[in-house]
Amino acid sequence: MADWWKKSVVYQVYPRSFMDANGDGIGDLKGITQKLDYLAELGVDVIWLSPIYQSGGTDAGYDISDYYAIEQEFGTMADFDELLLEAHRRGLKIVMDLVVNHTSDKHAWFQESRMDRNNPKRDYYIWRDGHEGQMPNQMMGYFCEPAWEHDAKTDQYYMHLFTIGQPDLNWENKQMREEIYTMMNWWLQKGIDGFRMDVISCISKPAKAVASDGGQGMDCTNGPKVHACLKEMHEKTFSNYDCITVGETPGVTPDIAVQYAGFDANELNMVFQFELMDVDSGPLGKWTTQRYDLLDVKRTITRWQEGLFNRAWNSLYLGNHDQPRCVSRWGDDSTPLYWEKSAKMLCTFLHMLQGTPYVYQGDELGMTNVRLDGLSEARDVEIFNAYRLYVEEQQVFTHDEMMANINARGRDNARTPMQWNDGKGAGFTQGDPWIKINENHTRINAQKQVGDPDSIFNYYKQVIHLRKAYDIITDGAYRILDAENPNVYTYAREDENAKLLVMCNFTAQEQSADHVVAYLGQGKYKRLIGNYANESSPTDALQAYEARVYLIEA
Ligand code: TEU
Ligand code: CA
Repeated sequence: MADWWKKSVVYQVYPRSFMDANGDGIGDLKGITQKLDYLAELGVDVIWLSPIYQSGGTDAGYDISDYYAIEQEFGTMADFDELLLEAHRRGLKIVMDLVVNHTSDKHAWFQESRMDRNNPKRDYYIWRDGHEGQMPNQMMGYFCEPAWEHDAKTDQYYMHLFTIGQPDLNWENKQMREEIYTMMNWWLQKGIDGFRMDVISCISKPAKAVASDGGQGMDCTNGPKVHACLKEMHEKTFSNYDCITVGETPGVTPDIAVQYAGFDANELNMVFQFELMDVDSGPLGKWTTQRYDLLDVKRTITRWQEGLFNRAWNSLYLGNHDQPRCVSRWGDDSTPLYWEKSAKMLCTFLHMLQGTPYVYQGDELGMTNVRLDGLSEARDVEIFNAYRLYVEEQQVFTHDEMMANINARGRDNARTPMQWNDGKGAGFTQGDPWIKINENHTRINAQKQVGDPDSIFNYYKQVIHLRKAYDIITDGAYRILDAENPNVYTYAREDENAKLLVMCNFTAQEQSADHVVAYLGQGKYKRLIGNYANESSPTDALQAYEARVYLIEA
C-alpha cells in the first residue's frame, strides 16, 4: 500500500533497557529478538531502534563511532541480521536511528580531522579559530555547555551542539554528504524499513552560529540549507526504497513542518515536533516540576492537527527516551486506579488523532517515572551537566530542588529497564542492571498484564486494532469541541460518512459531558472503546480520567 506508514503504529525500543539476553546487565539485540512475539501480540507494525551502532558511549549511543558496526554491548551484525529476519517473518518492520548531525569524537573521520588543518577530513567537521583568545562565539549547546571545544593539537575549536564527545558534521561538505548517503543506502540495501533522523533540523548551520565574531551565536534549527540537503538525501537514498522516514526536528512549527514533510516536499514522511513537549517548560526550560495546563495542550494539538491537514502528516507522541514517562507527566500515577485509567485515557487520546502514533517501550504497561535518590543513581549526561550548571555554577536550584526536577523531567525516567515480571531483575536481566530498576516492577509488569483482558496492555492492543478497522481514524478531519474547557478534551474526526467522537477527562474529578449534546444531534452512536466498563451514553458525566470513543452515523 502506498503510504502504509499512515496506518502504522510505531513502537520505540531503547535497546539498552529492553531485554538483556546474556546477563551482563545491558539490553541487547538477542534480547529484542526474544521479545518479538510480544510486540507482534501488541499489534504494532514498526519497531524503531534507538542507536545500536558502535558508539563512543558519552550519550548512550547517540555518539556513533562506526556507522557500519554494531556496538559490541548489543551484539554482532549477525545478531542484527537475525533480528531483521525474525521481525520481517512476523510482519514487523525495522527502523534505524540515523544520527548524522554529529558523530562520536572517536569516529575515524574525526580522528583524522583533528590531526592537522590540512587533513582531507578536516572539513568534515566545523572548525574555527578562537576570537581574541576565547571561543569563536558564545553559542551554547543543548546540554548546558558551550558549543565549542578547543583542540590543542591544531589550536582551533570544533563545534558540538551536544556533548564534547559529539562533534557536529559539516553539511556544507559534499564528500561528507556522499559518504552519509552511501552508508544509508548500505542499510536500506540490507533490508531495513526506514530511518528516524536525530536532530535533522539542526544539520545546516546559519552563518552567525559558526562565526568567529565573539557574538551570541544563534539557534541552529532550520538553517539555510537544511531543505536542500534533505531533498538531496531523499533523491539519493529514500526515493529508491519503500521506507518510512521521520525527522526529529526541534524548532518546527506546523508551517515549517510542511516544508519538511509536505506531501510534495520530497524530503521526509513526517517530523517530531517539540511544541507539545515544551508546554510545561519553566523559565529554565525542562528543569521544573511545573505541570502543564490542558488549554496549552489543546491549542498546540489543534494547531498541528489543523495545520497539517491535507498538507503533511503528523507524528503523534507523548514520550520517548528523552522525555519523562507519559503516564507520570500527562496522566496521574498517584493511585493505582488513577494510574490505570489515565494510562488508558492517554492511549485513547493520542491514537485517535490524525497521524502515526509512536508508543515508547513500557508505555503499553503504564510504566512510570522512577525516583532517583541522588546523582549516583543517575546515568544520563544531560542530568549531570544540568546539575553542574544550575546547582554548582549558577546556584539557581538547591540540591533538593534539582533532584525534584530530575525526578520529574530527567531522561533516565524513560531509560529504566522494561518491566517484564516481578522478579529480581524484572525479567530484564539475570545480572546487575546498568541503571536502577523501578521498584514498582512488582506491581507493573508485562507478565501480569498480557493475560489480563482489563490490563493497560490489552487496552493498547484494542486501540491499535481499532486504527486498522476504521479508516476514519486515519483520514477523518479533526475538530475540537471544547476548546475552552480546562479539564476535558473532546474532539471529533469527520469524513463524508461518519463521525468519531473522542472524549477524554484529564482530571481525577467527575466532569460533565453536556457539551456534546448539540454535536450528537439525532445521530445514532455506537461505543467503540472506553476505559470504564459501563455502556454509557455520550452525554453521561465522565468519571476520573475516563475516555470514551463513539462512532456516530447520520
Ligand atoms: O535529541 C535532540 C534533542 O532535541 C534533545 O536535546 C532533547 O531536547 C533533549 O534530550 C530533551 O531533554 C536527540 C536524541 O533523541 C537524544 O537522545 C540525543 O541525546 C541528542 O539528539 C543528541 O544526539
Ligand atoms: Ca546484554
